[in-house]
Amino acid sequence: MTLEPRQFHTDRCDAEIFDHGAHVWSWALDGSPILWQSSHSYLEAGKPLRGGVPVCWPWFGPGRTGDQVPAHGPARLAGWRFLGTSGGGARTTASYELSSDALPDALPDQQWRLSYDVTVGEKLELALMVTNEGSTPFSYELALHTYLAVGDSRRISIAGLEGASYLDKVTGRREVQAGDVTITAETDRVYDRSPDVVVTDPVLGRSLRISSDGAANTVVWNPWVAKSAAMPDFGADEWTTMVCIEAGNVLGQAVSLSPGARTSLRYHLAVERS
Ligand code: TA6
Repeated sequence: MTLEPRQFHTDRCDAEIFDHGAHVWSWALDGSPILWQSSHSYLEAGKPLRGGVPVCWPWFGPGRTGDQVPAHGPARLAGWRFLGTSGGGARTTASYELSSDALPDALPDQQWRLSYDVTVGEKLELALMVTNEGSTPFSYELALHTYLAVGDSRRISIAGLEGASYLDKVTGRREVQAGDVTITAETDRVYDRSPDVVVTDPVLGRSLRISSDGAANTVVWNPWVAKSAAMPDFGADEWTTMVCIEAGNVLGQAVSLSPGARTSLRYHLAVERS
């Protein structure tokens, strides 16, 4: 069964969100797509969507143990409950929730609730709150794995991470960022810095500003040639049209949540003309 997204419109933007994974699929401002989607993406229940903003929870990638499946956790494959919208005119907020009642195996023997507000307008503003509704503490990783549309990934520059230490997942080594980030090969880096970056895109003639509250990490990912060719849901030549700039708390920055506590992660994406 092919999934169908909900459509949202304001005076300047159009957006689509799947209840599947509470997955923000598209966001276009003044008719220009800002988020990227693969034309090869699965669009069916039980499978991950390739593009937009996957919600990675309660683990990132294969998790801290390195063997957890599905990749990036079960929340992005779950049917979230759509709670409705608020606002209107210049900005609209769509609200979703997912709880341990619906996904008991995500964190066995724990009670939790994810509350997710997606606000679309002249900015894209995501707010994900995690609440521990149980009587025992638990820890989790979380990332908003945003795929951005760019004119040519080989010609963009990403400012705002200079001097930050990072794990290079391609080489397995820890490095320190010198100057702007550019994409010259497969790039898969977890920075120990909250996102406050500007992606300058000379081909599309725009800059994208990404900021966050509550994230200890920025993840930058472009699969380049070989990794793209190896993914069935990723077109072999699509890597030149995207870059992921993700906000999260992953690896050593995983979050521990006491009973009754809650934490939130906010992700803001704004378009600036260059
Ligand atoms: O965020 C970067 C990353 O962890 C890469 O290592 C790569 O696996 C990417 O996510 C895509 O993950 P996915 O499970 O959506 O194919």
